[in-house]
Amino acid sequence: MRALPRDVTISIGVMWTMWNKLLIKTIPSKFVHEIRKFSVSKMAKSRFEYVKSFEQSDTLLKNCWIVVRVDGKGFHKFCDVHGFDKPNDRRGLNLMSLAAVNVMLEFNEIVVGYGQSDEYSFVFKRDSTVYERRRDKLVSYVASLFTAAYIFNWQYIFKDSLPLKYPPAFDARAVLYPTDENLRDYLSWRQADVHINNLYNTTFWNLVASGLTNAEAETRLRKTLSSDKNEILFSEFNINYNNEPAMYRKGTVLLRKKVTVADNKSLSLIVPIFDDMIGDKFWQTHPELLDGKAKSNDPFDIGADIEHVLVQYQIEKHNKRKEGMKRKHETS
Ligand SMILES: Nc1nc2c(ncn2[C@@H]2O[C@H](COP(=O)(O)OP(=O)(O)OP(=O)(O)O)[C@@H](O)[C@H]2O)c(=O)[nH]1
Ligand SMILES: [Mg+2]
Repeated sequence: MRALPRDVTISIGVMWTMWNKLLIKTIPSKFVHEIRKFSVSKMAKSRFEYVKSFEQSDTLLKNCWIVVRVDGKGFHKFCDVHGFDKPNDRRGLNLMSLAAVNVMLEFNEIVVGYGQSDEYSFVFKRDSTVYERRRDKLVSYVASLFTAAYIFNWQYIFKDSLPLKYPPAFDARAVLYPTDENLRDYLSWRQADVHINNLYNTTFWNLVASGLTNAEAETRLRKTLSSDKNEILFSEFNINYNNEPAMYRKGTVLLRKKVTVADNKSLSLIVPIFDDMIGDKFWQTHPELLDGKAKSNDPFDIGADIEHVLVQYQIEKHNKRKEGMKRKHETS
């Protein structure tokens, strides 16, 4: 395309500035932005514009549960480099959950979060219209927000005791589940995975701590059943596996609940729960998960977990926001 003569270009520039000034003076500001966007899109058309038509959009099927799962990239190395406790580092796992809370605070349509090891699953309700159910938008935003929140909250969890040595990354995928049973089976699958891995890892690292090499511990555990590992833990290390922390055995379930905090005030919080999701009891205790209409106004008894770092983080955030609003009110 041939370039326009210089004086024509200048005139267009002057007209554009005048048009903008006129817009600002005569039109309510909330419309100015939209009109500008429209004018710019009209003016900015170029011969290259056609490449946009190559973009493809994948819309997630309606009426299905959407599960977005993030997973740490190369976390075997990441945990080693940062000297995380083996097989479970409480602070590392809490940081994962704190990043997940940040994601759930952003997306109200997530009904359950479930995390274990270096992964977190987020269940979006069936009728969610988030980003018009566009797969790319949803998956990339959840992954980038989770990663950013993981890094942003690193110091909140580790204080100054452990510097972050390099940036972690998380991949993400979205999977659709058409029935409640499929969704329950998905969560049961992830929870069964924790059980299998954690029982193995707990036994493995106790054997290593007792003097076996990694290879010897691996050989010792080859072809053993769950009952054999329980027996090794009990008879050789005096460990009753069922008394290991529930967070390690069950993973962390995040649910939205009304919780009574100090001064009998009730707050809507995202609370960590370390229960079994495989049996029916969990789904009977929290009927609102599968049936959005079954919401209860009764406060949830969070017990000692009121002190949990995730809960305290949200209470602190709430109090800071309230203080900020109070100050603003006083100065206005
Ligand atoms: N020490 C320690 N390691 C952990 C902890 N949580 C997760 N990990 C490590 O993270 C790994 C997660 O498994 P994967 O996701 O299969 O392994 P990965 O190295 O992240 O590999 P990709 O996901 O394929 O990139 C585990 O095998 C552990 O090595 C923890 O609390 N403590
Ligand atoms: Mg991983």
